[in-house]
Amino acid sequence: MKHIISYLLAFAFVVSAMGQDNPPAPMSVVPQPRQIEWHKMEQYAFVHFTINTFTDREWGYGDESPELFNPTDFDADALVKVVKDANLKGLILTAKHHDGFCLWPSEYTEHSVKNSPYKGGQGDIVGEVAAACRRHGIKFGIYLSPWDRNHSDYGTEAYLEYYRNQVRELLTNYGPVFEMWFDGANGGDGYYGGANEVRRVASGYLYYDWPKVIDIIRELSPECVVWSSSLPDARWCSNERGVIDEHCWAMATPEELYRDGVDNMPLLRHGQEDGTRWAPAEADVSIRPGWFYHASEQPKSAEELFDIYLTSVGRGGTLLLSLAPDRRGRIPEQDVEALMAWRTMVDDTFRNDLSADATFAVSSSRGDGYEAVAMQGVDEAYWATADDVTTGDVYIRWDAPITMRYVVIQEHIALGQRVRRFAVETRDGDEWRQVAAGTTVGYKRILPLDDAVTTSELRIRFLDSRGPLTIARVAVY
Ligand code: FUL
Repeated sequence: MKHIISYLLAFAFVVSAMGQDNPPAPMSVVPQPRQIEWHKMEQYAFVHFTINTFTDREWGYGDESPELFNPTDFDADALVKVVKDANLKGLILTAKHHDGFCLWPSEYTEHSVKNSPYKGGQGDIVGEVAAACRRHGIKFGIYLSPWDRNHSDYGTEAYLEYYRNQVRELLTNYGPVFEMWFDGANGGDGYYGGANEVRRVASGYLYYDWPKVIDIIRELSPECVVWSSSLPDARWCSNERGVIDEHCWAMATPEELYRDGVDNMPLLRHGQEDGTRWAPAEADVSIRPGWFYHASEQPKSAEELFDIYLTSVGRGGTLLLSLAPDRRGRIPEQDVEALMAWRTMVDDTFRNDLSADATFAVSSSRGDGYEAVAMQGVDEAYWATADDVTTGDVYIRWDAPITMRYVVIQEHIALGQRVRRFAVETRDGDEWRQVAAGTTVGYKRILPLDDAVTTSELRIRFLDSRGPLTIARVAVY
């Protein structure tokens, strides 16, 4: 028996010396399955709609009469169809914004659609949108403002109970949801049931007692990604322009991100290579200057939206693009036009992967199943280097020269984010010429080249990595 064991061990040693066919060990921080699904969505809609739409404001004070909420032509299917046609994969609705008005007939307040003229008080915007999302295969998400300028108990323990009851009510009646969005805005003054005063919570981070809210979410909607200032599954990218930094880790340490309730902007922007939690950046941005509809404002152009796509989806995070229904409850026609033109631009640009008919080679690979070919769009496969190899080159060769504008690189993030530095080069006779370079990659990195480049050979150099390389995909457009 002893002999057999030593024989088997010796055999295993020879095989491993030839190549490793086991996957590389995961990094210490990796995404949860719900976060991997979220990354794959890449882009989804925000919908800002409430009493502000009818008062022409961005932040309601909290004393607005529910009578003001009166969309004349709201149609949840039409709204979701716009989202779907724009190739947005989900929709997060402002169930309650800072003014406290609830778009569903909550049993915990009278300040809701049930006291509005909409459908004679029988309407339920949250319910109608959630149902339309399910009908059209769009994932549904909820924004529920923690700050509530209407509620008389805001700032006390009683309000927290109200808030948690609403989270439970929403998830029970309209879940499961793919994301819950807990806005960090806490402005101070408000109506507060008639008190008309300034109420500051010492530290939003501590007051709301997020772990208790998150427990409710885990219980009722385990697949939900939580966007919040505490224990985030996804974090703010530090601006509302749709720009994730070029240097961006998906990892972050929550206690340092929001220290004492204050946003740590550099950490939100860059994440932390040694962060303790997978908390990738999400870029929230509105198609218009404001979040809510204002007749005086115009939507961004398709070109502006395309740039936003490159700086969000193209930088390892997701794009949360906000739409603003007008007083009819419809997405304004010019916004729909911009969205569809944007979708066409993205589709046209990234339709034909020029690397599909190229030959891939790598400087070294881990072994069977982790070869160069794994990067050519093979589902779930990835190129990996041996345990002690943290650099490597990918060569892409064409029979005839191609002209390219974009290089796309993806890491196999299930095993963690690793790449620290890379460069893209083209062959120029006997020389290699650098055409792009970067630091982090993450789920997906799109590198726009300054000018279109014509070449028949490309080299992507991974110059530094936190562990063996695990590259899921390289594509060229
Ligand atoms: C901010 C809010 O104050 C804005 O009104 C908007 O909802 C935006 C998405 O988040 O913090």
